[in-house]
Amino acid sequence: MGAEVRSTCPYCGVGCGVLLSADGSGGLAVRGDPAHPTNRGRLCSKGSALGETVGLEERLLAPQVHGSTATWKDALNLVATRFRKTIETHGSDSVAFYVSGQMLTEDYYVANKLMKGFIGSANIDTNSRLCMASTVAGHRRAFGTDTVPGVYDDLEEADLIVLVGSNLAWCHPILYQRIMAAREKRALRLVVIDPRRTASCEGADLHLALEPGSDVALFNALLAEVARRGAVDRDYVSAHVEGFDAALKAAQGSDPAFTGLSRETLRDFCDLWIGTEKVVTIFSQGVNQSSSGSDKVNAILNCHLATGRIGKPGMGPFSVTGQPNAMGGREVGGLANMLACHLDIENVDHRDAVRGFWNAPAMPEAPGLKAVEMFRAVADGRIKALWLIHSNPAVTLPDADTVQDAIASCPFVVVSDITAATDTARQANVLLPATAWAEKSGTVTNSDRTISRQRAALAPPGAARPDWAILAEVAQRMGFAEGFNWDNEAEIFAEYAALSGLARTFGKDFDISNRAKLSSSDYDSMPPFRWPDGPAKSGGRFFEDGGFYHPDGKARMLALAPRAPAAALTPEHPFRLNTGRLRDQWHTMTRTALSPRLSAHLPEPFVDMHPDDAARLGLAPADLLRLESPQGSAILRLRITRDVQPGHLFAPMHWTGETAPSARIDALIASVTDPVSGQPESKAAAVSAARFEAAWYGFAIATARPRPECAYWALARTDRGFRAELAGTEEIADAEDFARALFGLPDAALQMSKDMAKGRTRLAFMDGEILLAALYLDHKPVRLMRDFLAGLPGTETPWALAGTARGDMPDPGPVVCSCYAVGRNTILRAIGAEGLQSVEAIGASLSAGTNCGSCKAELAALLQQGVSRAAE
Ligand SMILES: Nc1nc2c(c(=O)[nH]1)N[C@H]1C(S)=C(S)[C@@H](COP(=O)(O)OP(=O)(O)OC[C@H]3O[C@@H](n4cnc5c(=O)[nH]c(N)nc54)[C@H](O)[C@@H]3O)O[C@H]1N2
Ligand SMILES: Nc1nc2c(c(=O)[nH]1)N[C@H]1C(S)=C(S)[C@@H](COP(=O)(O)OP(=O)(O)OC[C@H]3O[C@@H](n4cnc5c(=O)[nH]c(N)nc54)[C@H](O)[C@@H]3O)O[C@H]1N2
Ligand code: SF4
Ligand SMILES: [Mo]
Repeated sequence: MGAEVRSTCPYCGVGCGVLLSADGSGGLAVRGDPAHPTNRGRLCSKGSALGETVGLEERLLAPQVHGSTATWKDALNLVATRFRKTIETHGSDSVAFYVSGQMLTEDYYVANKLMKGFIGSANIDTNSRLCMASTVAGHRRAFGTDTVPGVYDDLEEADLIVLVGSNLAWCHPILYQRIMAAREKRALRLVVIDPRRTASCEGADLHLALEPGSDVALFNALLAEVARRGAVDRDYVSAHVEGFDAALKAAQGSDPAFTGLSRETLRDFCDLWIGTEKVVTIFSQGVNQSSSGSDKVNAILNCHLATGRIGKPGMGPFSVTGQPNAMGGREVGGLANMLACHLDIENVDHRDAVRGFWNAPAMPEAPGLKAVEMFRAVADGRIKALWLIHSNPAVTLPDADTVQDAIASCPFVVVSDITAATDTARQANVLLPATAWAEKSGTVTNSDRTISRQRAALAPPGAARPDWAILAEVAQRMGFAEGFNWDNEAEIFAEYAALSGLARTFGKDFDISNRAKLSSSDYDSMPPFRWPDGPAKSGGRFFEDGGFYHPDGKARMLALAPRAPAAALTPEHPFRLNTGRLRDQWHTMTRTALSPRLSAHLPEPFVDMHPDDAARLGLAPADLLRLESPQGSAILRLRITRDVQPGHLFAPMHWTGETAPSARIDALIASVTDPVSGQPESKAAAVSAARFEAAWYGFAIATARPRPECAYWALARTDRGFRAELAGTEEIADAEDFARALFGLPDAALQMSKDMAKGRTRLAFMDGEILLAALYLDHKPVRLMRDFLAGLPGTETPWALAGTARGDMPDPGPVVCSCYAVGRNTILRAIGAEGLQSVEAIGASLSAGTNCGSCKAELAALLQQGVSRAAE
């Protein structure tokens, strides 16, 4: 083992520090960095499993042109020529880049410089449009700058934390754990505002299950109550805020009934919020991904401005960022309407200054196309050459089937990715292999403005190159040699830091220019730091004493009126479909699905429905459900649960053509956006729901990847290979033929059992006593000990047809604790048998929850369940 390399986790915007040790043969051990200020050595389940995702099995290792392996020279020349010719013939706005909040700041800087300064178009937008755009718009409207006022320490110093549209326990687990740890030491209350009951509600004092989209009405009600109870900070408002009266009048005129919450619940919430000075309001995608997302953000900011609870220890609005460099992308001007360092594309002075700094031949004068518009322009032929970097828009944009078709129809599509196995990469003319996180170097900024280094611990595999280097090569071949001839990331960072010094002359807050002369070795050893740089007032917070970035130095409160989600519920589409994330998967699963541990948590896509709705529709647990919207359809496994309200559905966003083709959830989402931010409404589709009438259902396990061809399938990796759920609409004529084709086992020895009466067929393929694969078919959803069976392929199992565990091998159930692979049944059994009363007691008995702690909320829920079972 070599020395440990200090780096940053490549998943969420919490930005935890990691220590990486390469084993010299491609493997990587990962542990939390005790010295990183964000996580102090801790990691969540995804961070802990990073080492399981660095294998090369699925990696793209060489450039491909039209499906064939090519040299870098040919691929880069082709990309440069096609972009140059398209621009010559159709103008600079006929090309576009779609990039990502997962790119490093240096990658982002180069992509923006090329598009905005040298190609001369602003047609570069990022997946942050689907993620942070409403917050950016809200911050800029209120503060005159896109700046998060607070720091992570505020979460420990607060007396009340309100989570709005944020499932922090699963999506920002280390922040949630910091809050839970603080709660053990002192009184700290937690309120969750979410139409759905989530794991984050487990530790909460109050859960407000409001109507989808009604957050503006809720925070308007709070503002009106703040004023009624005399809780306005008059001094702060008169010195630092404009627009108070109009905002209050609008709030007083807005109907709280819109939230669907009872008067008592609203009163309890107002009592807590108004009665607790030290309050942090954390918000995320339940706020941003809405056709009124910007207004939701400003409704929250209004309440903090009116009470002067901003920029002080333990108080403030706190937008948590999603991707590891969502914040860095905002600083570096990744959005189509921004320039680097918080400068504005529409401001002629800013534009001229950046033009001079870059010595740029052409600068756009107006904002470019925002993500949803960009793919519309691809569909209707305005965009003729497209470069997609570090994102999977054929899955994650709303109206995803239309987007996928648009990409396929574009005359020239380049995709930079680490794998060719994505729905987007399949549409590319040119595929460029990028180095992955453990192989690359640069910087990222997390939710609290802390800039950390990512450092390479593994050598680039095959021909893979860093994203910035690929961009710079293309720029040079397009004739822009001078602006793009850096030798390393350090030089790019230094140039960017120098540009921030220029931004400071315009009074901008983002200033890291004291690092403009950084040497390569300074950069290599640069410890994490939070901007503003240097000894900061108020512990690195903004706005305690005003100092906003509108020309008059004051903040703005906005007059806001609530709006319902854009997709209207109708008799044809009566359900409100909400979408979001699961604890152990990352977006389109290109990395997390490589880890068997992470895949064991929730191995199949699903939709949650309330028991009343299920009863009305005559549905049973484990049925397959077909959802339809005007845009598209999906087939998902039904989970019946009171976590969602009647009339609401929830489905995860993660599955794709690679893992479950009928579960591409964005195929159902309309491409409506917030009018100010352009962010799509990803959480409020109108859909119909009915049982998917399958002729047969199947469950498969195998050592090698099965190749299903049927109406419904979902594939997950296991420690011993793969598991798959299957269903079809046409009877299987010959089960043996079907199974041999599924597993690619034309000759393996077969064991088979048929129960004609029950309509069951079971097939197992053997190599001697070793089980290679098994398929369990039924006319009903198959009932089996799935998690137990998943462990059998590749082992001596002459009895796999039984489909159940032997007496001495109990079924562990689905994995809850992924660190120690402890299943649900194991935990419930121990709760019953040992009379366990607390999460700590479960830990002491089974180790569950004692490593990363990401499952503690679920353990608490199982305790509840165990207790109520015992009472039955
Ligand atoms: N495990 C995991 N963690 C991640 C990610 C991941 O893929 N997996 N992705 C990262 C990224 S990029 C992001 S952006 C963040 C997202 O982090 P979060 O925003 O916390 O995650 P989501 O599950 O998308 O949505 C949060 C909640 O919004 C609720 N919601 C829906 N509609 C409304 C509404 O109208 N009002 C309110 N108040 N709530 C509503 C949903 O029910 C959901 O529970 O997570 C980051 N962390
Ligand atoms: N319905 C619904 N839709 C949503 C959301 C939702 O809540 N609901 N959330 C939205 C949000 S907040 C977000 S952030 C987006 C995320 O959506 P995407 O960004 O589209 O999803 P990812 O799976 O993160 O895509 C990242 C891609 O980059 C590749 N990659 C990994 N490492 C590298 C690298 O180093 N270099 C390069 N070039 N490529 C690499 C991965 O293999 C993968 O293909 O989804 C949005 N879509
Ligand atoms: S909370 Fe988890 S996913 Fe997010 S940065 Fe930390 S370890 Fe990575
Ligand atoms: Mo995101």
